[in-house]
Amino acid sequence: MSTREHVLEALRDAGAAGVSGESLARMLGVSRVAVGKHVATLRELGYEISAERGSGYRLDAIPDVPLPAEVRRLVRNPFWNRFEGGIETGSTNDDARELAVAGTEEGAVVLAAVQHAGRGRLGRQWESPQGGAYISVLLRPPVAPAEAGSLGLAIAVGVARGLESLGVCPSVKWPNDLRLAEGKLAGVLLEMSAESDQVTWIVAGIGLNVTRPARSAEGAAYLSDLVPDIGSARAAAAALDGVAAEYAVWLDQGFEGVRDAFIERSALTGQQVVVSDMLGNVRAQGVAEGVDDEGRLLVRGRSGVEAVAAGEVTLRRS
Ligand code: BT5
Repeated sequence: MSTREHVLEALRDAGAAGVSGESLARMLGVSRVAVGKHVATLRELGYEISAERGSGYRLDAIPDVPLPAEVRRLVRNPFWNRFEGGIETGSTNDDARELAVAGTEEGAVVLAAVQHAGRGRLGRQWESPQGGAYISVLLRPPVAPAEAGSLGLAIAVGVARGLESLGVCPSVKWPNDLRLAEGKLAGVLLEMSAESDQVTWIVAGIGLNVTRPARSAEGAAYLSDLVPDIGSARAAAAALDGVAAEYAVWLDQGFEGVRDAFIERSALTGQQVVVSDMLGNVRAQGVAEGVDDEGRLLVRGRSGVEAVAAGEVTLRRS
């Protein structure tokens, strides 16, 4: 924990009684000026901290943003061992990549309440205004790059399972979207580095829409439409717990262990779909039937069932 987080913890512990700057300084072994600076930064982050002569500082309100200090307290799975980030950044995937390149062990999490350059797959934009949780996690699975293809599906299932613990049941849309009713609730972006036949690191980015912003993204769904007071830190923590659990299954059993959970939640099964590649060329069309043991989408077309490893799915309206 950073000194700033220690200041926050001490303020939480003090509750309504508050705690003086002098006691904080003594407790943390820093100067009173340093304590004042940390309090100022916490206020900038949205923490309401009153200062009164005599009683000192008092924590009056915590902001509803997925700040590392808030999410860390709510996460239960010990797999997540480091929480970084802050109110805003360019892209949490870039920040997590920096951690990866610096040799950070797996289980690190980067969080942001706003992203200025949030991205989706294939260079698309991920709209990231305040009201969402933008999360990237660092993983180092001991697998070959080709085996990592199904990890995005496992992460999507993990996010879905995590949110189920909050009473929201999203569906998954192959390959790695989460949907609520007809809208996109979350997307997963996997970025990877590998050496010969071994993955070095994977950064999995999760963009999760929590509270509907003034200008909502086209076709987007928001958790708060179903659970008004869900809170973005709580949503992020639930998603992280779900992802850690599903990642453990995937490591242990491969995608086979995740497959049924994916199919149960799949929004596509039985639907008429068109799967296109990144250039827009149609790869397969027909009825989506589920996924195989490698996470490939099975599409029954005129000439039988085809397994598609990558692509964009659109529903064909009959
Ligand atoms: C994804 O891409 O769905 C993956 C999104 C991953 C975002 C996370 S946030 C944390 C981490 N840091 C990053 O910079 N990225 C990751 P894709 O399947 O390509 O979907 C992108 C498309 O979704 C866009 O072209 C829009 O049509 C739509 N979209 C953009 N922002 C959205 C939002 N907030 N909610 C719903 N749909 C959105």
